[in-house]
Amino acid sequence: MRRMISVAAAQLGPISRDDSRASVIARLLHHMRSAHAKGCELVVFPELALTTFFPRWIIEDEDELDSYCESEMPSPDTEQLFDEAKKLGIGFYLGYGEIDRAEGRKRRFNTAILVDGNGRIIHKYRKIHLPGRAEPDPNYAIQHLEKKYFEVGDLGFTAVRAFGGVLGTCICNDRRWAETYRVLALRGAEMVVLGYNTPTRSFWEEHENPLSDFHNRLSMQAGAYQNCMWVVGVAKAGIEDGAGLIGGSCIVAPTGEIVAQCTTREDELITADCDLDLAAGLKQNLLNFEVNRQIDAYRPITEQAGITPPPEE
Ligand code: ING
Repeated sequence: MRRMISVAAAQLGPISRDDSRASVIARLLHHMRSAHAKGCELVVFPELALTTFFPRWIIEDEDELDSYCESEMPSPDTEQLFDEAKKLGIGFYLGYGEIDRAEGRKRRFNTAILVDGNGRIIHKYRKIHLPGRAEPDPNYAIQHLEKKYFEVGDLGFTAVRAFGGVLGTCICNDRRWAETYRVLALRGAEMVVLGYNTPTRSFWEEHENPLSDFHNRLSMQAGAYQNCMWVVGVAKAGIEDGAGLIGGSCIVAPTGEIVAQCTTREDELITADCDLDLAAGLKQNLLNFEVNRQIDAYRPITEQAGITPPPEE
């Protein structure tokens, strides 16, 4: 009996700074209902799916910055998502800005949760690889201030048994780092689901990067193949208040092949029936971790962050 997960990638088009949470929740609910109608048991939404990609803006006012985040989950706005998930029996991945007040201090994280078909939070992840800068550069109209607004995630990369398999999660920039997929694979993940907001042109680039879409696919296809896992990557896409975000949401098989991909930069739903044992042969032979990995050779990966080249002659 093949272990299948029917999954939907629910890409969102642009969300403007002044779009209400209610208008966004309505779009997410529409996606959730469409995914259910197509027989999916899991729908994956983007990173920071409730708001515009606010780390592109300089926001000095604490209350304004908090207005882009959620102090509780479910929150009054997102309660509807949990209720609909329970009513339809469909799970979801949701990325959002989190305000955490544990231990009497206030911290913000770029967070994602997995919710099961009973509307229960079964997994939480806080983004570890925070791109961009900790301080704005006045020379640029568009910033990338995730290091200023969020703390590095403190929950690690963990996997959870759900939807008949083992799932891992990550967020956006995490998908560009091989370590993300490898740690999740070593923890048993057979599918990694993630959301992203990727600028078409970043603050350090003069022009739009023509390789953005290629690098997006390459990162996820390589991660999928090298770790024998499904990867579902879901964009918030389009032009948000003049700033472009790539689309390219896709579902990647453990073979590295893209089995479904969005073709617009709008709200768009793609689905796939994912066989979790598709790569069993690869996993037991060519890419058998237990038999083939030589961990004594990998020490630099965890012992140093930067590069140590050989000494000059
Ligand atoms: N976004 C980007 C990503 O890794 C980035 C970071 C910015 C990439 C600019 C390229 C250009 O896809 C997030 N949110 O991590």
